[in-house]
Amino acid sequence: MASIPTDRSPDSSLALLREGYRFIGARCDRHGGDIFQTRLLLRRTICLRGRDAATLFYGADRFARAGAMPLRVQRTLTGRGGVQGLDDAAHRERKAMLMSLMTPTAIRHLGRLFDDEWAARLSRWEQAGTVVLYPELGRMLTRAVCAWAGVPLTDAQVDRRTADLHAMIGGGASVGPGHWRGLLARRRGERWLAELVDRTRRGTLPAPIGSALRVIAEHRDEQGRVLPRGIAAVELLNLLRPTVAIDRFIVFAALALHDHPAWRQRVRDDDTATESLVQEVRRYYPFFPAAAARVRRSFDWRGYHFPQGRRVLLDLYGTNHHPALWPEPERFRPERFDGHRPNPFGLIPQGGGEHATGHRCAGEWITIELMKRAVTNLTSRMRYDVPPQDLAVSLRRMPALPPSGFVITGVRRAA
Ligand code: HEM
Ligand code: MYR
Repeated sequence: MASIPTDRSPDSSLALLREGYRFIGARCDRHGGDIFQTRLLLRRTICLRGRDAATLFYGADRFARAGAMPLRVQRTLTGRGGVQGLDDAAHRERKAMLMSLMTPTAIRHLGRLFDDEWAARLSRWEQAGTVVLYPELGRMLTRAVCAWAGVPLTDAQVDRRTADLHAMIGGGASVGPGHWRGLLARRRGERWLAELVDRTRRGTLPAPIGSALRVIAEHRDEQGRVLPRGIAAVELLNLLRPTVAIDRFIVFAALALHDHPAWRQRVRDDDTATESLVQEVRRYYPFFPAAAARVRRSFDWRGYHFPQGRRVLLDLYGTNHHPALWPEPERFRPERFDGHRPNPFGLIPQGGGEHATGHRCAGEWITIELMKRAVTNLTSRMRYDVPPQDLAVSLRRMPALPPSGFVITGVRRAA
């Protein structure tokens, strides 16, 4: 049995925060493979990257999720008691409820609501001299997803709720104030939605049949029990929060169109080119760094021993940039997706494997749909200028974003 190459520092947590998205990849490169072992957040952790590693990670019940995510991430980003930390029958049952909301009709409905937001804001942007895209998109997505989910939201609440959803997204990997904002935001968000679940159950809030609020509030498990109100709130947040997080991918798409202007023309009225562009944005730009799990029962793989209980991190960013999978991985080339269906274990910005049975992101189709609509809006429905600004995406900041938030000026409606 070979021993897994080991990083000897007593604990690498600070290095992870310092190095960000390249933390796992840089050490794999140093050890000349796709695996190494270290201590992270005080626990021994095996880090993996690449398609074979993703196939292992998402296949054949080798891993469990209960308690796998670092507590600081659970307390801010994911919440506790939600689908991300469930295993086996409990996971399948909860995931099926969430996936029942992801029908093509429901996704189109959310897409139209987002397009409506876009049309409404465009008139305002034409009046404003300068527009910062990131905060605008956050508010637009909050409004669209709340309307879609049956969650009432007044105009006066939009800023607060958007700020809280952003704070949960930003709080998992930050220390100090950024983390505390995330903790507070999650407490406030869960309280807000638990109250709406109560009112839906009492019949005093008429959430539309089929809406996420109604489905989650009324859902019964195989024993016929409704979800505890706090867990129902966590699952609602699992739809609202990541939909708002799509603002980052849209900013990256705007950045890609700015850096590769030939694609502005290519995507106009060409659905295939739009799809390729969106896939390359999801592959190329840094977002969710790594997925976490624990070894269920000891096993051996490729001559390495994985002991029971050991935490394992799968490098999502590093797999999307693996040179064995992607020719010239550091070049932005959407045409690599033309006519190719992405491999379910190769392109894994939102996890790998299957949606229904595994932990692959429940919102991947929503993400792709909203990104495509955003690209169409940016290229076919409006013109704008991009003034000088700081657009350098640091791989050290998790989650990443260009510091300027993407400023545009001179917005006008496309003729
Ligand atoms: C899970 C990324 C958008 C809902 C995940 C996972 C990742 C991810 C990496 C975990 C995979 C794993 O544990 O193996 C992203 C990114 C998004 C995004 C980068 C871009 C904004 C969405 C959207 C929704 C959503 C729009 C819902 C509307 C979920 C849920 C899970 C999940 C419910 C848990 C799935 C499970 O544990 O079975 N996502 N996601 N995500 N995502 Fe997303
Ligand atoms: C979501 O809201 O669920 C999707 C987008 C969140 C991205 C946040 C990325 C930073 C979190 C650090 C996770 C560390 C995993 C070991």
